[in-house]
Amino acid sequence: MPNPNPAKAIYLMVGGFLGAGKTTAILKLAELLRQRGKKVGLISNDQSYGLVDTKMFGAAGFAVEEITGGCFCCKFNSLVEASGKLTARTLPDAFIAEPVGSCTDLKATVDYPLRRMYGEQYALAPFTVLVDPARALRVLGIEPGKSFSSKVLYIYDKQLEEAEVIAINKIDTLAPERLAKLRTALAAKYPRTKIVEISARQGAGIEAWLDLLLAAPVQTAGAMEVDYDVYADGEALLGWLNAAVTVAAAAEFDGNAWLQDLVGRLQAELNRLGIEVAHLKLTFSPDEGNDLAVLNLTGSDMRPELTYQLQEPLAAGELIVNLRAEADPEMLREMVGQVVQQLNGEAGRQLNLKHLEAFRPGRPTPTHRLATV
Ligand SMILES: Nc1nc2c(ncn2[C@@H]2O[C@H](COP(=O)(O)OP(=O)(O)OP(=O)(O)O)[C@@H](O)[C@H]2O)c(=O)[nH]1
Ligand SMILES: [Mg+2]
Repeated sequence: MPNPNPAKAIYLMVGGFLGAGKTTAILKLAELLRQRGKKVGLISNDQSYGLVDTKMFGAAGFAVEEITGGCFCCKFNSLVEASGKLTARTLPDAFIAEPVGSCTDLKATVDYPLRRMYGEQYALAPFTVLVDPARALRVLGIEPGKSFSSKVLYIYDKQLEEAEVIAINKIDTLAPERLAKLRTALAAKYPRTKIVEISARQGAGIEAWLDLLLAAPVQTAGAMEVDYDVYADGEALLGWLNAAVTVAAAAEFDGNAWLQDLVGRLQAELNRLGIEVAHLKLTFSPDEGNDLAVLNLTGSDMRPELTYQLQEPLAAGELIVNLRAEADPEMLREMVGQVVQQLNGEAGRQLNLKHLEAFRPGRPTPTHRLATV
């Protein structure tokens, strides 16, 4: 692997808007690195705890650290600490960090500070921003469909502006003409940025993308302009909800079907209330063993996808709900609370809401902000 300084661990950050496929793509990168004989440490990040992403990273057998309660830029020291913990645990050859999907300005607030202060330990790869093509085609005005309000779209645009590599993900879902249209529009809008095309789900393009990240020189001067008032307003328009629910039944039942029924009810409510979903993700896992179901919805009018299925029926388990949508968090709280209540008692299943929180992310206040290394 062409790591310019083999003494240093490679540090990769893979950003992109909520639901773009960061977790899926990071797992593919990590698997590829593992195949190449490298040890990998993963870092997940969210505004709150009880994270589906951490569960997914751990389930794939990677060492993982989770940073909660704020994004990397505002929790820079926690990021450094997490990297240190992973080093102590497994001495990774490569770190891959997933920033929060509503976060931007990561070059100036995370990448440059890491290079300046920890450049001896880590070799930072170019910063990739992933794009969900269906979402991007709408945001760029190429296709009609529901989208977000302008301050949320400001964040979306800033994320792409600072990318050194834009990875158009989910190409398995796209006819060649739509992909060409999107690629042309992105190249016109961000002419200096490298664009790659991948399917994180199927693995297409992952190897070429990784090789590009390991070989490409990085831009290390200049921070983009960011209006932190608009950025903060945009983030605050997004409601976040995390819930954990225990489920116990007298007899075993089909957890996959149950989860699909649950997401159907949530989606119907979201559409009735006119709420645009950025990403709704659910996991359902039995109390015993490693079995896991994961269900995703990346837009209110999209189709929910059961991306991992439980292999066996179960009688007791835990449901985790992570919902990010453009909505008043209290509305989300009420909606999820009601659906859980509806399901409680059905077919002898007892649901117990262990944890429920809903909030708007606070104003981003980066620990550091540098214009250059
Ligand atoms: N068809 C297809 N689906 C994909 C691909 N990559 C990711 N997805 C799906 O997109 C959804 C969101 O993927 P995640 O990896 O959780 O996205 P994320 O960017 O980490 O989401 P957040 O952490 O919530 O911001 C899931 O249903 C994935 O299975 C892909 O290449 N093709
Ligand atoms: Mg994720």
